[in-house]
Amino acid sequence: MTEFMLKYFRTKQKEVQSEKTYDTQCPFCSMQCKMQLIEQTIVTRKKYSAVGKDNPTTKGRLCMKGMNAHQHAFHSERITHPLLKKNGEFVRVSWEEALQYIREQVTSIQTKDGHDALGVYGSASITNEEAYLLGKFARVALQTKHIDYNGRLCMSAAATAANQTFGMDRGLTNALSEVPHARVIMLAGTNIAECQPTIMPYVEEAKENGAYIIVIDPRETATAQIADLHMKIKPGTDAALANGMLKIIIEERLTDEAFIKQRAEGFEGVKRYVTSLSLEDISEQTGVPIEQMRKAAVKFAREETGMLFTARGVEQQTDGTAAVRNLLNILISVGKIGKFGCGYGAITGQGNGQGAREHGQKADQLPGYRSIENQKDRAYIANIWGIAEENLPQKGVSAFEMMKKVHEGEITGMFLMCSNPAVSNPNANFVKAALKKLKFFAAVDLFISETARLADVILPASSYLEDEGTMTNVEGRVTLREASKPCLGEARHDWQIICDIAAALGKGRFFSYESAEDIFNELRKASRGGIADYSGITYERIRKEGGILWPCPEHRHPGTKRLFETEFSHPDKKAKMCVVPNEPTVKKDEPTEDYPLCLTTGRVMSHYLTGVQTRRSAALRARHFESFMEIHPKTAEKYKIEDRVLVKIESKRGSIIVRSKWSESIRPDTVFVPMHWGDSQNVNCLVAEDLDPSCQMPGFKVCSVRIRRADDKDVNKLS
Ligand SMILES: Nc1nc2c(c(=O)[nH]1)N[C@H]1C(S)=C(S)[C@@H](COP(=O)(O)OP(=O)(O)OC[C@H]3O[C@@H](n4cnc5c(=O)[nH]c(N)nc54)[C@H](O)[C@@H]3O)O[C@H]1N2
Ligand SMILES: Nc1nc2c(c(=O)[nH]1)N[C@H]1C(S)=C(S)[C@@H](COP(=O)(O)OP(=O)(O)OC[C@H]3O[C@@H](n4cnc5c(=O)[nH]c(N)nc54)[C@H](O)[C@@H]3O)O[C@H]1N2
Ligand code: SF4
Ligand SMILES: [Mo]
Repeated sequence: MTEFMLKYFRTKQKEVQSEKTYDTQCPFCSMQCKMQLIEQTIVTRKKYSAVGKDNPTTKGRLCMKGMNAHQHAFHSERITHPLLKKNGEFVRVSWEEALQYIREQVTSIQTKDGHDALGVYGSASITNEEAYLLGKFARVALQTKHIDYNGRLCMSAAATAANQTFGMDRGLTNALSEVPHARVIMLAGTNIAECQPTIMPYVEEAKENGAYIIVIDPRETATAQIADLHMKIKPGTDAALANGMLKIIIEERLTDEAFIKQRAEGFEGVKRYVTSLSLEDISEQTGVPIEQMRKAAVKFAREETGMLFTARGVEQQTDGTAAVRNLLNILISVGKIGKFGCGYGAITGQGNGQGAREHGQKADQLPGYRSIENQKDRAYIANIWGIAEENLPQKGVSAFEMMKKVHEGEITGMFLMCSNPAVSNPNANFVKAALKKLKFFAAVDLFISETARLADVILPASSYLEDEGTMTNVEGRVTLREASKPCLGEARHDWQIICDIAAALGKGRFFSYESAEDIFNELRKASRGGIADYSGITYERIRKEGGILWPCPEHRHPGTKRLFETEFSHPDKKAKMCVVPNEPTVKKDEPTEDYPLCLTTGRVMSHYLTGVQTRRSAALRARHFESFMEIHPKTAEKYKIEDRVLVKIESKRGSIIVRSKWSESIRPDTVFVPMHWGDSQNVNCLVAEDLDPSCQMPGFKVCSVRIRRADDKDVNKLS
């Protein structure tokens, strides 16, 4: 170090009058990286930075979003007191006034339109305690059947596929520590390099150990760059590609006959079907050369160990469940599950994408992954909640279907917690119109999001730095995030807000908790004996052990690292294989003469979901301050679209204007737009509302569009 630098650092050190550190956890993706927030006070100014902290899942790693997460948490636009819309303008009100308004509205809707006229829309970015409580709030405080959450748009296809094939859904069947030991890894529709960056070192380590990496993606992503084989698939055709690979595996006699015989059901039907298919047809449909299919299939079957990972590229389709099931057919046919270095992972999306789908926020579900349609499950939970079983509502409808019910007049009031459906739901214009139609709409958020703008009342919540609770990460490991800071202004924790509303509605006796830990202890009881059994997990144990993998049915149980070693979770203990047709049953929004290009949507590293948080982080915003359309130069030339110009993209439902970005990494028949912006850049103004019939997942990854250079008139309309 030079003399000059030493002097500089000494002066800097003197400027720092005090330094405090807070142990926390990133609020964004499912990796839930543990980190330390460093607060330095320099004269009167506070300066923050974040560094990774060691833990079993992320081992001290952190990506740019985690490093900069505090920037939105400390942003001046955080809402710090309740806001009520009066004459079209939000005005500051007290909690008493906000809660009284809510009580009046709820009572009026319940009297005029019935209990089921109120909908609750939850989130997988809240803690397990809050997800559990929101489910209880809908059923006990509001007595409505209508509750669902944003995870429906995220993990529902993978979850349904795993339930159908294995009889149980935990994102990863094996702990991540096994990944470096897999000899072949297939990454289908998952861009981990940008979306779960701190998982990448596991795959990189596997590669260093000699593993063969297969990537299936229409784009050459940062993830595809580490692949030994990249199948640049036409969007929406993964089910057919899996059929092609199955055909090759079966015809080349690479199946694990003993495993299939002992552990699976349905293989003969699959065999009959796939052998009847033509590889030439599949190659034509998927755009993947037969030789690539063969290479992938043979490699995956022959290597001793292998793991399959899927994410939203495969799953966010109107046949997402079927496509995942067909990839699982491959895994089972070669016996690569339930063993060391062999397994499946649906790479979870949101911070609590796993836990929030286990404890009762889903329309058909009760805590512990219990079913609301099962008599025994209903009776068990009713007893924990202290209500009569017959007073527990039946199942409701999925997230987007609730929006349809608003248009149909069946739902007239809504509570929204921690989501931005006006940007994240398909056919966003239809969704915005629904939200505007509501007689009563309450949103709980950190900011006035595109959706909160449409609310009658906004309640201020606490951020990851203020709120304590458990989050279940990508591995199925239950982790504890402790609070670092007090609530901002009059903001309250999501769980407190739920309890306060329940109390205002006269249901306070069912919702009296002193802390998040109190709620967790009730959740443990509610999950006991269920599939997602948390009963052996306590805050104290998590603090000591750094996280516990469920199921964990008793205090001495160490948690479960690997699933399905000797049996699957169906009553007959067998995995269920099934025939998946090349052509989906619900037609995709495929290119037509009028809308000749295929639009697919997704993410970039620096932004998170609808961008409400990351667009408010100076460092992250600087990386991408506006949306863009990735387009192959050949296609761009055909449409006379230069690089970095504004383009109008139109579908049958709407239009948006974003900047072009030439890239040779995308298929020429496909364009890509990220999902992180609202209003005139909201890609969901284009996406169709058709849903996968098995899980009600929208087809976010295939949308037919036409494009042209935006003209002055288009641009003028923006301002
Ligand atoms: N930086 C960042 N990280 C995130 C998030 C974020 O918003 N930003 N969100 C989090 C959440 S909630 C989620 S769900 C995950 C999502 O994580 P991913 O699913 O990995 O992310 P996506 O970009 O939506 O889609 C993954 C890939 O699928 C490809 N794809 C598109 N269509 C198809 C297809 O038909 N078949 C195949 N095989 N691939 C296709 C896309 O080109 C894309 O590279 O990320 C989490 N992490
Ligand atoms: N076209 C297209 N659309 C997609 C996808 C896609 O790939 N393509 N992906 C889908 C997927 S995978 C997902 S997960 C969804 C996500 O969609 P959304 O749930 O709508 O996304 P977020 O941006 O996470 O919205 C979270 C909101 O909650 C607020 N918030 C953050 N933390 C807290 C908190 O602790 N408490 C409260 N009360 N509020 C908080 C934020 O400010 C923000 O307004 O989008 C889906 N939509
Ligand atoms: S966004 Fe995901 S990978 Fe990045 S720091 Fe946060 S939890 Fe870790
Ligand atoms: Mo997601």
